[in-house]
Amino acid sequence: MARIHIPRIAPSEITPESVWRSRREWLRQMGMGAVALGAASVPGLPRAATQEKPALPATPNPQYWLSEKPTPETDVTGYNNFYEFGTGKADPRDRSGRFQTRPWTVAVEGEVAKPRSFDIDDLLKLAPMEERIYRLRCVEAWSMVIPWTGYSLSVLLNRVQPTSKAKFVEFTTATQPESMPGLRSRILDWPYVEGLRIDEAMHPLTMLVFGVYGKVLPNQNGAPLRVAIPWKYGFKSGKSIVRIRLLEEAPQTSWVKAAPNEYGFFANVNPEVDHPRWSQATERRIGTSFLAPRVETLMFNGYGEQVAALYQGMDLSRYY
Ligand SMILES: Nc1nc2c(c(=O)[nH]1)N[C@H]1C(S)=C(S)[C@@H](COP(=O)(O)O)O[C@H]1N2
Ligand SMILES: [Mo]
Repeated sequence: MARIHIPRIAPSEITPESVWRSRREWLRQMGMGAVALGAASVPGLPRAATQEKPALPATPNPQYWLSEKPTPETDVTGYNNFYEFGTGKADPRDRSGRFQTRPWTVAVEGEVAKPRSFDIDDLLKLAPMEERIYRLRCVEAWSMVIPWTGYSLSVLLNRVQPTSKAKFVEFTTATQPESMPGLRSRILDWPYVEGLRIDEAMHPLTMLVFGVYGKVLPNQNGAPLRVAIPWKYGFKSGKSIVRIRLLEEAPQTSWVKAAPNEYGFFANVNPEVDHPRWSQATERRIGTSFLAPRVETLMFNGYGEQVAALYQGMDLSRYY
């Protein structure tokens, strides 16, 4: 079922990656990157949209790779959900230019032996940076294929030594009223809070993300750090995280609070369990032609081989 290529990776399967990367390098060398097409030469274009982020070097991890072609970078950074900046898909790109990502600390606390605060620049050095290509399936039935840069969240959690009472992990994300116009809307109860069961959080697929497309995360994608949990609907992957709390009880999460009949705590991608207002059986791949056929949604977003065991014996239509 999974179309993920595990260790025995053939050089030919890496080709798509080298193709898009070399094209990017080529564009950069030719001076045709976003910097060359910057705000000065395109009057009226918002600053954030054209800002080229610094490179974030990483080693490709063949264990977490897809042969599918990544979604074009302009879509990955231009078609986003980040309601703190507005509900339009271009709002996060167009309205996040004033968001402050330094100084930035992440408090890791709760049911841990060694609670502490991490500076973002220390988190960048905590483990070797890996590049992984993950599918992202939004609950709104669109999807992308994204090359993220980061490392497994378990690296960070192990540093603080979870106690035996740590059964859940809560992620609290930033609120900057001066730079987040969306906070004025009551669509969610801010801050945006998400959560995982501890075994989900410790799973090696669960990634702490600092970059995308080989560069530091742009604000609209959750700078300076977010999580990526590829077998769950996108809303589980909180952006711009400021606190990680280990808990004995399940945390109250923003979308479950807003509409518990529509959004569950687990939110595992499941083509057989529809959202009350639409089917989850298929998805639209962003960045492909509108004439392109819809893609069939895969159980656990195609990551079943790695994660199905976490849910053995659970009724997934009840625990949606
Ligand atoms: N803080 C915060 N995190 C968030 C959201 C949000 O509105 N606020 N949206 C979520 C949703 S619904 C999705 S699909 C993904 C989108 O991530 P991307 O824009 O980087 O593709 O981010 C998730 N993380
Ligand atoms: Mo989403």
